[in-house]
Amino acid sequence: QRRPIRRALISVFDKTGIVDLARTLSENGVEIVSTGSTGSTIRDAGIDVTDVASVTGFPEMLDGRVKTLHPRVHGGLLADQRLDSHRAQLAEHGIEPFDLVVVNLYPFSETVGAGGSFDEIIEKIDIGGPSMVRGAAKNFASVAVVVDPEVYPTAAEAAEAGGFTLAERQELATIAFTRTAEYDDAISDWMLDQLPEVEGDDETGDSSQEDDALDADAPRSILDLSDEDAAQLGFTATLRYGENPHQRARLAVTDPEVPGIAGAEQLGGKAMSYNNYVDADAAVRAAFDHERPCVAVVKHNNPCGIAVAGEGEDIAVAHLRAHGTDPLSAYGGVIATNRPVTLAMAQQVKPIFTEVILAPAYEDEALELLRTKKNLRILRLEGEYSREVEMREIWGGMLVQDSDAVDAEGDDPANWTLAAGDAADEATLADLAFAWRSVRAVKSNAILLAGDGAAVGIGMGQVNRLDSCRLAVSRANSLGEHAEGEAAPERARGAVAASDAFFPFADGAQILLDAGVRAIVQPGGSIRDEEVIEACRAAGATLYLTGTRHFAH
Ligand code: 93A
Repeated sequence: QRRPIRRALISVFDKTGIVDLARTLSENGVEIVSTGSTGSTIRDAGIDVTDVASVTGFPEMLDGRVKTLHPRVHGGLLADQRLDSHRAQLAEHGIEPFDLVVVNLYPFSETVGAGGSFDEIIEKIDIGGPSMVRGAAKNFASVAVVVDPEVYPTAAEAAEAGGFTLAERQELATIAFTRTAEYDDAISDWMLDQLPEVEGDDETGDSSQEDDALDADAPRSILDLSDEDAAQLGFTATLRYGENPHQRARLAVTDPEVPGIAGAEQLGGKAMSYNNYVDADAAVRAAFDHERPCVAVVKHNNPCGIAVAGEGEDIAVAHLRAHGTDPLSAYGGVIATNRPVTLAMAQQVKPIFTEVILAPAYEDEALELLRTKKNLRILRLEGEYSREVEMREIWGGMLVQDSDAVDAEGDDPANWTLAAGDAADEATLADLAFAWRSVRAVKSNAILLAGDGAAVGIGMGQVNRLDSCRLAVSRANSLGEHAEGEAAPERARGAVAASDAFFPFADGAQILLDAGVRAIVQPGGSIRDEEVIEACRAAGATLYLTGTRHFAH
């Protein structure tokens, strides 16, 4: 539904293209009202135009500062022509409505850029123009507003087609408000720069930022703010200290709708520390990635144990296995599970020194038992692991990325490509799927060995994949539970392995194969994939390629 254009107000500093537009409007029966030099330009081209002064009954005055600031103009722009009452009031005061406004503003930024004098720049602050633009934009139900010569051809077409649609007018209004916002922004920036120097300032320090730097009392960061002021910015807690005791630290909840770790409910124990939050975050990511009942034990941001139980099995089973991955490192760890903590699991956890335990729920007796450990921080966090973005601070900046999730095509074993060996049987495929889901919680370069739904050896955070493979194997073969004086079980033999990214060479895979790993899953995509495939074939091992990578740094 197009709204006909009967009357247009044209007031442009930049006259480019205006005559062509005015001609089309005029030819389509539109009455044109214009300010001084815009009017002359149009009239000189032989097109009929009404001077705004004859509409307002006032001459343009104060050197042009007041040209269009008048109820006969703004009444015509702001009247909602759908309303009988507005139309009646216009009639009462002899005001005619406008259907189209074409304005471009005094060149403020251009004058600043050209090194204009202070007074010249002040005069280039357009007042009447933005007022018309904003009035028309607010009233887009009745008026179309054009602020950009690039839109003139579209406006001419609209005049020929019988006017603009409501949707078009709304879009034009959005552009208009953006334009006036940017315009005011430029003015406020420039005005700020013009503020007089504060007394006592260094004479060379002429920017306001330098003034701040000279003020020793001025807050430098969120850490310098009072608790109340920080709270205003979403920082809900002042932590005892940061990563180390000499670092101050605060916690902000960024999205109250998604509590996450920052907003998890604490059911017991001491206050959460900075490192507790970091590790709890990593532990939840590890445990909540699994659909099966899962327990992850995290130390220093890495899982040192992770395992799943069968659906319907007590979660204590998963905890026992996760602890068994690396009982040595589990000391002082953070435990997260994606199932309610049962009494059996609480009994297992109790004797192990643990910093934090996190679960979606706790059986009453389990909670009661865990609460007897006064230092154990008990967190409850329901819901799915859902995270939109991840942010990381770097010096002088911030990186933002989509959150990594295990929901890519390559995360579904049904989409894996068998590249070497026999297709895995059901149990082996389940272990490979478990290892693949788990390895992405391990810091890169990550290699995770698994058997019977539990990690048995994790190689984390190495600067080359070869060392991660060596580490995974040596930890698998040295950390398994064993009686004193006896050798540790060789848990790498018969295990499956997952690698978070491709093997750049066959050597890493060879380490795993030599240790007895019988099936490997990895993204593939290296130019030496063939060498890795050949190594697996030669060892009689199975190799799957996922096509998806899960770096975590
Ligand atoms: O000086 S103003 O702020 N006061 C006004 O009432 C006014 N009305 C239109 N500037 C005003 N304008 C601006 O004049 C328009 O935004 C446009 O940039 C310019 C067009 O004037 P002219 O048609 O005389 O060139």
